[in-house]
Amino acid sequence: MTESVPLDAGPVRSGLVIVPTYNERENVARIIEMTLEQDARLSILIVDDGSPDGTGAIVDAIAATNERVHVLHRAKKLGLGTAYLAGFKWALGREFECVFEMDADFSHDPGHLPEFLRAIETTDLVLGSRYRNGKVTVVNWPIARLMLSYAANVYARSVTGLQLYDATGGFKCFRRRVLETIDLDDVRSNGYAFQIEVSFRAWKKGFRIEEIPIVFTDRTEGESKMSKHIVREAIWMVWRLRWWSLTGRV
Ligand SMILES: Nc1nc2c(ncn2[C@@H]2O[C@H](COP(=O)(O)OP(=O)(O)OP(=O)(O)O)[C@@H](O)[C@H]2O)c(=O)[nH]1
Ligand SMILES: [Mg+2]
Repeated sequence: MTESVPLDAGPVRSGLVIVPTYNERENVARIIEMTLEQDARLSILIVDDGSPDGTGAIVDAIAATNERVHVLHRAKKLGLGTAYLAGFKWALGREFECVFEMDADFSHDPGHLPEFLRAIETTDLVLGSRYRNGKVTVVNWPIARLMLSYAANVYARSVTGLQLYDATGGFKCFRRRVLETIDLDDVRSNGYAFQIEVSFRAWKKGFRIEEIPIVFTDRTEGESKMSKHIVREAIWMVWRLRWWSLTGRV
């Protein structure tokens, strides 16, 4: 059985959009600007892993003149999952009522942020879904990548039991309480599996999850950080989640 937790409801007063970056020089200034113009309640935290292309310095310059812009510098490329975990802890040390995950490369359109802010009023975790209601809202992906992503979701659903259209997506909004409740120090995965693991843990704690449709567009600037290792991690991780669930660890 899942344990029940008290629920928050109603509009949030403040939100933090966490954006991990590694070599996103062409995107970072514009993603910050477009994020902040969506809603006055939003601030942004860039978690940069010492990008060799100077992304971190660009953000420092913006942060120096805008108090809604924050930056966490890490020494080297340590992976998406640990970047988000560092960002979550940073957010929990402050007063944000909700926390977003969003990519820097415009695959996640900041124009969807107001829809997330509305949806979070009546739920605990909002997921941006590319595959809701039998529709595929992905623009410009090669067919092979789309099939891999879609199959990964069918696979993750059947192994973990987590009934989501899109469990591997990384455009999300958490009520603060979700991040306070799940055991962040116990999260293991770092790539696509990170997205599944965090949603799985939230579901197991009894939180409400809602998927809203988003249009996902392939990056036009900068380079991909997707690797075979990240795919392999996801294949194994879903079985581990199932095991943890059976043994009562999550
Ligand atoms: N801080 C940090 N950010 C990362 C790391 N790996 C990826 N990112 C960022 O995480 C986001 C998602 O990574 P992407 O490279 O776009 O991954 P993807 O969307 O699967 O691949 P693309 O199809 O190329 O877009 C981007 O904002 C990256 O800059 C990392 O190791 N550390
Ligand atoms: Mg991307």
